[in-house]
Amino acid sequence: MPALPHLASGKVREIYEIDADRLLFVATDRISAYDVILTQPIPDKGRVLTGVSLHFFDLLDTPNHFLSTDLSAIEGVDDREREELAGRAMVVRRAEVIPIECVVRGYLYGSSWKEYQAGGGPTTEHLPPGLKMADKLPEPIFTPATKAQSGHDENITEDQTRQILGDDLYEELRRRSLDIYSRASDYAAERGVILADTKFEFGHADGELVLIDEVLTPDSSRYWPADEWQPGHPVPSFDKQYVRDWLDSTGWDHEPPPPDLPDDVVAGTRARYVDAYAKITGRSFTDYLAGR
Ligand code: PZK
Repeated sequence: MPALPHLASGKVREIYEIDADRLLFVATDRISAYDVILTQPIPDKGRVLTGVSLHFFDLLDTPNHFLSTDLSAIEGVDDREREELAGRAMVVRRAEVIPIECVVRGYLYGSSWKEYQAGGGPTTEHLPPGLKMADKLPEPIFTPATKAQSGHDENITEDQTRQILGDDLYEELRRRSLDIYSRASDYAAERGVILADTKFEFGHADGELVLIDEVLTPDSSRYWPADEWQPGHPVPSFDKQYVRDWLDSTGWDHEPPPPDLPDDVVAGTRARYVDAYAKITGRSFTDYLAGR
């Protein structure tokens, strides 16, 4: 949207180039469900996710790409755009992206549960037998993935990851990822929230290994209400269950195009994101917006 060179598009995020050292990272209000981008945006969803990322960049105090939310000195962003971008854009350090998704899992769910059930796969190579769906793992595991051409991440083994990264970088990314997961999941647990799993990306900037991308957002993580977790059963997602349930009620087959969301479903979904912000960060979203 701004008159800056566009660098990359994600399903729900955009990156623009400010100069040789800095990028503008923008979280849009687009939402995906069952891997399909829905037609209607969810107002403020991008601000909620940016607010959660900023909260954890601040709390974790680990080397990262965040520089500023101040867009006033960025040329090529006009007043109308500044208003639209407020709360959803971060100025970040440009890094050399490491081509591995650093996934950490504390619970057995999603693609890992599928692998486990099917007799084992890359994410289950260090797991004991006898676990149930949504079980808490004996200890959190580092289960890297690569971005496949299909756009879907592909889980890879420890050996494959070591071959791509080399042993030193593998061990550094594993240590950093597990440490961040451990601190964020303790923080969430104090608020009645389970951080079931999450995905980090890292890059190199000025010789430093920095955390990049969004961090610990509902889009990059599985957050569960602790009181709805029951091993052996599917756990409803905090933010997306409501819209998934509505989509399912229409009989949609998960093939594009998706059905149009009625206004009340858009509003209900927004309310759940705003609640998720408060539950995860312990702060009110209204205060977040007022501070931007
Ligand atoms: C970068 N992506 C993936 C994420 C997209 C694409 N700090 C950085 N430095 C250099 N490159 C990137 C980052 C970050 N973050 C990340 N692509 C490039 C991506 C979100 C939206 F379109």
